[in-house]
Amino acid sequence: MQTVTRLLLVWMALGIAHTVQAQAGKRKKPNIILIYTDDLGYGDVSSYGTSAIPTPNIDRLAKQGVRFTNAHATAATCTPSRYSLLTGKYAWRKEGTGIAPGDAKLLIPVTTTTLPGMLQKAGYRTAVVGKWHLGLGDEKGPDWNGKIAPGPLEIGFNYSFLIPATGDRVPCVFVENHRVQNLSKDDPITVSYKTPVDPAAPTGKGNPEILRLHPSHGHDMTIVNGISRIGYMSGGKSALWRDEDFADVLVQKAAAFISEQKANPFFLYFSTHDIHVPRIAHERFANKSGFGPRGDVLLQLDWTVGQIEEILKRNGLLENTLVIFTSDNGQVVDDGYKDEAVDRLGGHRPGGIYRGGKYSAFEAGTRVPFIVSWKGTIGSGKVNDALFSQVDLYASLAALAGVAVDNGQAPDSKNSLPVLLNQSQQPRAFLVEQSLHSTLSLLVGHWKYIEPSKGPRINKETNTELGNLPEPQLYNLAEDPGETTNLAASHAGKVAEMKALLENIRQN
Ligand code: NG6
Ligand code: CA
Repeated sequence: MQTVTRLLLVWMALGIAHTVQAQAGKRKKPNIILIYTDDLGYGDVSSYGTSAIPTPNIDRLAKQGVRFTNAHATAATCTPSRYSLLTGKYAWRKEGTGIAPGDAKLLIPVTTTTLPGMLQKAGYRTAVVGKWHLGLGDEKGPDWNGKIAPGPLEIGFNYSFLIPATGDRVPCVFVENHRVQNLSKDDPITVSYKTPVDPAAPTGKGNPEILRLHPSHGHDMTIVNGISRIGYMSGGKSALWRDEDFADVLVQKAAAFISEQKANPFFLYFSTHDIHVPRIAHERFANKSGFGPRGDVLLQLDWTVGQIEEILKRNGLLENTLVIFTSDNGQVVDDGYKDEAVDRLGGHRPGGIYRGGKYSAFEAGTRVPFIVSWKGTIGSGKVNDALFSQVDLYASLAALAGVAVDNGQAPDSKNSLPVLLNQSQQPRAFLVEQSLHSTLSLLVGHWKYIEPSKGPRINKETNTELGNLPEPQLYNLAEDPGETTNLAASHAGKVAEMKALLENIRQN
């Protein structure tokens, strides 16, 4: 070959390689918004078929994307579900990851490469806005009057705006990055989960006459905004939140973060307070649902989802943003306040056809609404029945962002990106559910095994069937989705097989 021809070929080859690279570089990584709701049941969303309360904005998200019917949070309570979501590791593998008190230390070790930390490696800017409930601060717990660290910023988030624990736990203040928002130096905050910090201050227990919302169980300590909470606090008057403003404040913070992201792809973990207790909707939603405060905050949640869509539209980002909508655990009706939730339920079935609810080993504990939408990329109005776990979001989003997951990182998370994007209906090979008392259940295909447990059968306070029995339980969810008939006695082989598999998963 003549030198000139050879040079020409090399030049052409280089040119092609360059073009491919340029195209890959140009193909922008999608933004990712995870709308993580609180205590939303499978049947609380009208597109899931049983809700008497309309949720048009959430339904539109489903209409534009995919509605999953067999997707699960990893646990039936908040803290462990969130721990697993952000670490890709089942929470029951780590002690101390049950429902966290409001003054807990940060539960995720700072050495962990979390889901947002992993995305940062791919050039994402990351934020958490909303409920945290994974603890803050070092061994001594959070320093509410100083720098609150370590926290989200030390484990992979570039920005954080938090309800530090839950709406029903003190301190009732927002934390923005490392500081309590609007805190005045001359009115420091004191928090205790053991004893009253200001013995002269009224409490829900001692002064019920000044409450505007009464506890039904627990929640009878410090009073903030006319509502008694879990835990005692004093000080921080200028920083106290108004529950009615939660949704507005969180939407505002989300809007600000999204519209600042121009150069980089972003990940927003948008963690709503709705529909957790105390259910105090903004005045414009109060008394609007006809189902009492629980219905009203559901309307507010639906509005919130509509706002996220609006913000994306406004910023021209709808086509380049993957939106995932789901819940941290299943539904609960009376979760500690006399808010008429039970009396005004009417024909609304918050758990759909499933048994149990928040706290429970039965399906309604972890089977939650799960909607994925990405305009122009995922087909619209689809339903995906594959067994899917939120623990897989880590590895799936890593695949989407083109990040390698190292050995030992996110050990329980499997790359299920084709399922997430509805290119496949391949079910997860197995899935583990964790209940309040850490009773584990195993799902394989349509079989569900609940391990024997000494835990109580019923949470009397919330009137939830917990699914605990001293003997093994086995259900065929294809024929009996409501888990009414325990087949363990007649299917000893299946029970032994699933017990052994669960043991194996637990050990590895
Ligand atoms: C329980 C609370 C409940 C709720 C839950 C956490 C009592 C009696 N009950 O201990 O109201 O706050 O913890 O909910 O205090 S979660 O969704 O954050 O897991
Ligand atoms: Ca929850």
